[in-house]
Amino acid sequence: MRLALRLNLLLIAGVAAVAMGFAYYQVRSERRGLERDLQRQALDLAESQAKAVEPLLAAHSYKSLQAFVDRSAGRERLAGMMVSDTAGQPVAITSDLVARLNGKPPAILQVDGAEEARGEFIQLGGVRMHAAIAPVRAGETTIGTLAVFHDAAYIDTRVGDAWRRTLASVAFQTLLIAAVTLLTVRWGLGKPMQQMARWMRDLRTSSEAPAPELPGSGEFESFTREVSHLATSFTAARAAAEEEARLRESAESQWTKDRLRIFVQGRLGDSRLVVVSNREPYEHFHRASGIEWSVPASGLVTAQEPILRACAGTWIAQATGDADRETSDERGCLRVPPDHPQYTLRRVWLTEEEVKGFYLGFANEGLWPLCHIAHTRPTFRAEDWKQYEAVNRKFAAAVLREIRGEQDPVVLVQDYHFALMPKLIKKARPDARVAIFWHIPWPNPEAFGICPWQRELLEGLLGADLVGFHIQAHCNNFLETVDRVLESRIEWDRNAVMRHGHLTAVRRFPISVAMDPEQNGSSASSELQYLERAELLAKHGVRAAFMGIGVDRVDYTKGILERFRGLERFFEKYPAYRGEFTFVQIGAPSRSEIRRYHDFMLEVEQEAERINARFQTSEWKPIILLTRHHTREEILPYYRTADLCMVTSLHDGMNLVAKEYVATRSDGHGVLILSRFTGASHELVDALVVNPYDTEEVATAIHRALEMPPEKSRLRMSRMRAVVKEHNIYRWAGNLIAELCEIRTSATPAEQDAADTVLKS
Ligand code: GDG
Repeated sequence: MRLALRLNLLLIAGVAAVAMGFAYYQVRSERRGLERDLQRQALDLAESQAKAVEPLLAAHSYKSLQAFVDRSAGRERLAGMMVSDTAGQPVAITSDLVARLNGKPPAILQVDGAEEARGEFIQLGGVRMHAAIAPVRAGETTIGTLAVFHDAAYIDTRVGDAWRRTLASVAFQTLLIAAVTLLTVRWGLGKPMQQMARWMRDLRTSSEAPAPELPGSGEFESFTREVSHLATSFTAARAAAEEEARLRESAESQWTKDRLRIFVQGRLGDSRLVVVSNREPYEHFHRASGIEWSVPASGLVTAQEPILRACAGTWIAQATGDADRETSDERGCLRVPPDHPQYTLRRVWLTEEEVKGFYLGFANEGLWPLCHIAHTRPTFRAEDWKQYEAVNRKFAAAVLREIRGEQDPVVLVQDYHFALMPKLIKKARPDARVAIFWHIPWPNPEAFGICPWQRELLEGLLGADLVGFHIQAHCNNFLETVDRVLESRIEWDRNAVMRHGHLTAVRRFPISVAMDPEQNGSSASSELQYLERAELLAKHGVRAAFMGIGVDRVDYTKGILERFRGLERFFEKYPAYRGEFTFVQIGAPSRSEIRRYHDFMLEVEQEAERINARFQTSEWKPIILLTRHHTREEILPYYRTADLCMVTSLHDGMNLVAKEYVATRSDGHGVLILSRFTGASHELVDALVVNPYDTEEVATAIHRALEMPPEKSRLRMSRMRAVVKEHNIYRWAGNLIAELCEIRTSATPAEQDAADTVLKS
């Protein structure tokens, strides 16, 4: 039976039952009220008439009595009167009553010596009557009775009318309720249900299925929310399946977020993915308006975030925001991204001393300059090394806690902050598959050799099953360094190190960006772009037809000063571009507690000021330097509209800014100027590759970029986009995890023997 019909029948039955009960009660009350009124009137009448007949009865004037009772006939509802003597014999009676009494007076008329008037309802000659009896008294003596009879049939008539009225009103109410229910069900429930059903059908049958306007509040709120979530997931799943099918059909090998997720699920099975890095992906800060979160400026974060989003898992990192504690649970955990949770971030707190020695000291004053050939001398302090060891142990303990009870967990350790961690984890959990990715360059053995703890660092790294670098040259440098420093067997043919029965594979995994649809720029027309660019510049009080962009942490390895000198030379050589071209440098402050970084920021600011002072006019300047942290959303319009992007690192593992710029240019415009000392220059060969130390070459590259015919720049951009699209971050993660899962977690006996032989010889 249909819902509306069932609901109606139930409601009608319910309403009818309640209305009938109520009506019964009302009718009964009415009957009682009428009977009470009649009884009262009859008794009053009987008593008064008894007093009136007393002298007549006492005088035995029966004729007068008969005349008296006859006069009563015709009064409203009065059926008659009867006067009886003390023996109960009628001495006067209304003629109509004689036939009704039919010789059998009812029991109430029996003389019982009662002194009070009394009354009751009786059946007389088939008619319902009320009889009221009053004693007729002469002084103290009862000399007879007087009975008054009223016709009570009108009470039944009135009660019948009341029943009819009530039944009519019940019928009307029932009809009304049924109609209201039908309308409510149809419009309030049926319509949204039908809309949802239609929407579900459209989702199932066509690719275009816009959401209908559904009730967003009240009883429907949670239902609407769940259905909307379901529809979104369904659309995303279908899009992914279609993309997969498309890729399979066209035999393309492109990696997507969904492909990575499915791949990782397949490879890891029930094993957990744990990523550990120093930098956390989301920091919470106290601001005037309350607690806010931000994404730090970090290539590592840019690269790892899409992987964690795709595969869930846990990211362990240092807590660096001043509101981090308030936003995590007692274990330091929270779900992130904060606006759309997809994976777990587990924060580890360090003391000031630990940060100073481990992070600022050994990692950033020691290892960072050691690995980058940028002519800043590394500083090694024994105290810093102690903290570096201690913090590595602290994070390793956090990882071990996280993977406790997990079978064959997979741990991806990130970067130069945690060189000792692979060994610490593998010692406690030989079944864990551990990889470490070194995001910065690895120098040649001579350069690395100046580190007093090079041996410990290498031993720590070789605890891993897999060590990854961006480019082959870094892998080679690493293998050569191991060869020089440690007793081990280097397997050059398969890029691996065998030591104490443990095999460490050394592989090249060029890191990248996501290039998801949401990272794509618009394909707005060139006029619109021109306007957007002009607006961006106008915000900084500048008018110019062309714009260049640079986005960096303010770090001495990024070649920012060299870039500015290249710009200065460009304006010297090509004065026509003065007033026409402006370069915007976004410089996120970084590691400012370190003196070298603090001084470097000042140098960058002074250099920009100096060059600006040389060329600027009232409406224009060559360099806009923005030295504050920007959100990704703030950076995007610059990437999207800049005529050129400059990456002039003196030495860089990869450099993701170059790839971000390319990924954003879905319009096909823009030219990338790229330092040959970046890992990215090995892949993005269609950039204008420069030596940042060569000021003349940089200036020429800027000129070439601005003068490049559109068809040429488009061709270059489309080739670079094809590279980034294919070699995206999902491929990077997929390759790394595939490689890690293929590695045996312990050496075969043959390998062990071979290694021992080498070591003995
Ligand atoms: C290391 C290696 C390797 C910059 N300013 C802001 C901001 N950024 C973002 C950029 C980009 C990232 O920071 C910097 O990327 P890099 O690749 O230049 O990275 P490093 O931090 O030096 O990272 C590097 C990388 O690891 C990955 O392996 O490529 O060679 O040195 O994504 O957009 N981001 C935000 N605000 C800023 O103000 N949100």
